[in-house]
Amino acid sequence: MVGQGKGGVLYTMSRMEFSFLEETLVAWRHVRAGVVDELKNIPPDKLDFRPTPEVRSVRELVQHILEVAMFHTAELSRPDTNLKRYPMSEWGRRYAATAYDATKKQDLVKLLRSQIKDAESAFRRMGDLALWQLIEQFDGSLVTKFQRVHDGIGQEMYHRGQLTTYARLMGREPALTKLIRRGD
Ligand code: NI
Repeated sequence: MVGQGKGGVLYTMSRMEFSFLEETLVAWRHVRAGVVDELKNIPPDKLDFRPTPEVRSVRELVQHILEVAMFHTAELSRPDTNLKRYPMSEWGRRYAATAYDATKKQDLVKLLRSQIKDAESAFRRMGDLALWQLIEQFDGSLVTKFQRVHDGIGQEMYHRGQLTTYARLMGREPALTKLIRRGD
């Protein structure tokens, strides 16, 4: 146990003992909460918005965030992780059918919230230690599962940034900017 005494900073992370897994889940929750806020900031009739024809629409961006999160959760939370189990073109069908079925804003928001909970349960069931296991990436290099979870958080933040740009292109102020401006 790392934390000392009740009310210590570390205990504010969760009711559970401090661990690198809990710290990682806190980081993921924060990024995910921001994705939800940015999606909520976009009007429901703008889900088909895309800045240029080549790029993902708002809906497709969110579905992609969910797809990668679902893929990582499913593969990294099992002992026989295999990132190449299915070709990437099949991920939607194999890992993220619910994400692609969710086309309405309210359903996407719900799924963003429930998916992170599913991920937290799956990784907690597995435990901190198991996430230090090495796995093979697409290029054959080895990384820990933890590193891969953090890469997933990074890619989610990247796409969250795109949502803020989309909002600006619609003439809207991004949710996080509003929050900072209000000084919350
Ligand atoms: Ni991506």
